[in-house]
Parts: sequence; C-alpha cells; structure tokens
Amino acid sequence: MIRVLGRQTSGNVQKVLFLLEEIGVKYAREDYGRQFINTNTDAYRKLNPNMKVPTVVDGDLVIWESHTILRYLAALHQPALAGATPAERGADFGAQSADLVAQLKILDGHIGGKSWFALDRLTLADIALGPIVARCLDFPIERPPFADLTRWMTGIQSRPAFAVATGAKPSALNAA
Ligand SMILES: N[C@@H](CCC(=O)N[C@@H](CS)C(=O)NCC(=O)O)C(=O)O
Repeated sequence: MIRVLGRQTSGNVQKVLFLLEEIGVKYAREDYGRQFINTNTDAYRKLNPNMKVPTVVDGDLVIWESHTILRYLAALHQPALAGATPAERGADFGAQSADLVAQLKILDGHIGGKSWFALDRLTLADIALGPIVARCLDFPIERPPFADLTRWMTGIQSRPAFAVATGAKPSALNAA
C-alpha cells in the first residue's frame, strides 16, 4: 500500500491526500515533519534529500516533491487529471518549473565537491543524467546558477561520446 509520509496540516501533503481521496486509492499516511521532528534523520534524508514533506513510498519507489507525486499518481490511476493534451498540460508550466528547480538543486548539492555522481568515476549515473540535465539546464526558466552542476555538465559535454550522442559530432560507430 502507498505510504504518504507527512503531517496532515501541510498544504503540500494535503494536495496528495486530496488526489488519493479523489481517485479512491488506499494509502497509509504517517506523521512526519514539523512537530514530529523526524525529517532531520539520516533515514528520512535517504528517502527525501530535501527533508521536507510529503514523501510517498510506493513499493520500492520513493517520490518527493508534491507536484511530482501528483503527476505520478495521476499517470498511474487517472491520466486525464494531468491534462489530456500537451496544450492542456502546459497550464502547469509554473509548477513544473518550480519542481525542476527543486530537483536541479538536489543534483547541484550532490555533485558539490565531486566530479562524478557515484563511485568517484564515470558511471551509469552520469550517463543517465547527462542528456536530461543538459536539456534541463537549457530550459528558459529563472533559476540559480547551480555552479557545481554546471561544472559537472561542462565536463560531460567535453566528452566526445556525449557530443556524438547529442548530435554535435558524427559517430564512427553508427553503421546506419
Ligand atoms: N516543493 C516541496 C515543498 C515541500 C515543503 O516545503 N513542505 C513543507 C510543508 S508544506 C515542509 O516540509 N515543512 C517542514 C516540516 O513540515 O517539517 C513540495 O511541493 O513537496
């Protein structure tokens, strides 16, 4: 069963509860945050690096950021709630921009003082993030400079393989 970690009095938790109630999905809400003083633990930080509520745990999947949670639940149970067409979904641009900035902030914090996202060397973490983060950093939204993430991005972009993958250079391997 979906676990919703977050105090009932949080507006961001209430968004998630509102949706779950609307779509009739069973859940277990657990008291986390403010007066419960339990979001500042290592265990909670592992679930949600922002150490805020809500956090949703669905099996092995852990999701934070209330609007990301809403989109996840809607996609799973009632996609039309997110807007049926790109034009309908575009109405959510402000909220999505705020989510994006929050997520880039987490990546920027993680890469601070480090060259790679995991294991002190190039791993699949960098490869999976590279093309997506490159796009996200290019989005025309107001955001902090994210100096550490930008440094990592510059390193990734200097790799010939990345240049090929993103169409900036021809491939010597692609036989098509
Ligand atoms: N952008 C985050 C904001 C989360 C947030 O700021 N949550 C507040 C409650 S509304 C919080 O965790 N406050 C500290 C606390 O309750 O311990 C989201 O949408 O989930």
